[in-house]
Amino acid sequence: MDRSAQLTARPTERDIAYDPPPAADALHFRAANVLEGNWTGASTVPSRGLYPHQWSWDSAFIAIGLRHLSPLRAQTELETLLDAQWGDGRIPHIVFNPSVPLDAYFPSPDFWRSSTAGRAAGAPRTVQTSGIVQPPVHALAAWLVHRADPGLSRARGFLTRVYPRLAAWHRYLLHRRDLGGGGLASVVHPWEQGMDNSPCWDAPLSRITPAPARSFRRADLDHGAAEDRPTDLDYGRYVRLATEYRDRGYADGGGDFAVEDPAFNALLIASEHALARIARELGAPGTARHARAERLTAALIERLWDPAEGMFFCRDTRGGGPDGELIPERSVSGLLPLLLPALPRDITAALVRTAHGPHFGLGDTTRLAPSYDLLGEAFDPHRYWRGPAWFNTSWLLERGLRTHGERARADALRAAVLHLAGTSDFAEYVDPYSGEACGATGFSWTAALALDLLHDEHARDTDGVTELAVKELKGGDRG
Ligand code: 9WN
Repeated sequence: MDRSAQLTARPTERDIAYDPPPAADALHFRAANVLEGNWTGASTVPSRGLYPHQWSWDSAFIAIGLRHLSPLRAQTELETLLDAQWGDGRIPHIVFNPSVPLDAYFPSPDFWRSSTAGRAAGAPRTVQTSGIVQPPVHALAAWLVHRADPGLSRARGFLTRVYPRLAAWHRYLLHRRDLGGGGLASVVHPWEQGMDNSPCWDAPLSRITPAPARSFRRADLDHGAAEDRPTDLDYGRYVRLATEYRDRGYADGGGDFAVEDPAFNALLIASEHALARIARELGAPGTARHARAERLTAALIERLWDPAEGMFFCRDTRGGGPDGELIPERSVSGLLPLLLPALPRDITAALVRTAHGPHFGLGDTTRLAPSYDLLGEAFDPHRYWRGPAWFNTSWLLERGLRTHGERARADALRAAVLHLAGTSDFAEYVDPYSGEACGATGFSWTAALALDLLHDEHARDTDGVTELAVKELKGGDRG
């Protein structure tokens, strides 16, 4: 088959191996139980043992699933997070629960010292948070939560309250975090991108002098096997970066680590489209936001797309020449812009081909999308973000495949997510080949996103924000 035929060929139902469908009622019940067990009264912890506080992008994914159980709880989840927003617009990556002992998670509130070190950046006084951020899934989540029960949402003024906060969040990312000067947002710490230990960070992190191992105590090793977690050397670098950011009063622009990441920016673009929908729902025009999302999409392609490799790459803005350099590591992050409706057809076709080719093996050697290149030197099927498969990235890919009409492939991925969520007891992540459970079990976003795929099957084709944005971009629904 020639290359162009390969790019456009779509598998038929018969070509795709399906995982057996789980019993929907049983899976719903078990997923709901996980979320119930991890609910603290105002938000949900990712995992009772390993992650006993509220995490930013976890809460957005959790709200997307919770909306099928209780739209009110889903709204509360997002509003609790937004209550901890800083004056400069940033949404912190952790909101600490004061009743959890300090040594239960590291770095703890006494490391971040948000209310003092973050004062100039407008950190809240009454709640302790971290000072870094995580991917902006929140506006997308808020729109989907609203759609689950528009009557309740309107009666409670949910969108009216969250819209200005979400707009300030995006303003922060677009203005304070355009550290590469090309219009995209940069992350200043691997934890900000959410795929903490990805080989993408190895080159930029190698310039950072690790903090001495004896200067901190890792709490994660109380819960996870050391060979699956980041090394002490990498942890030392995480700690050094966070310490220096804190000691600069969390001011942006002065650090040695600033990376433009494809998934982080694709989620920002998807969330800009969602904010446009929210604006329209509130009676304001959404046109400017859609236009901004289109400009961001153009910048994403210009700065991070590699046509020869058929995927997006991270840009290390502090490495190489004056404009930085692309980091030649294939991460699942580089496939996630598939989520975007307005990507040119040749790019979406190449992304689908790469996801299903030898580097990621979807529909062939792997069950869910591995976090990193199966053929990469650093690949390890069990080590944190260096190969295992997480459920949120497969959920995003499923959405992207569906957005671009790859229905059979999306159906296969959906079936695999549902099957493995159940058999792994809602694991934090799985071996991409065998589906064996790794990390924590009873992990909240695994349960939430399984619930979403269970309940949103038909709505995904007609009601998703990205699909609506396609119509709007084509002029059918001008905001
Ligand atoms: C640091 C909570 C978070 C996720 C991240 C995941 C992991 C924390 C850690 O857990 O990160 O934020 O201690 O390793 O990498 O994506 O949000 O579930």
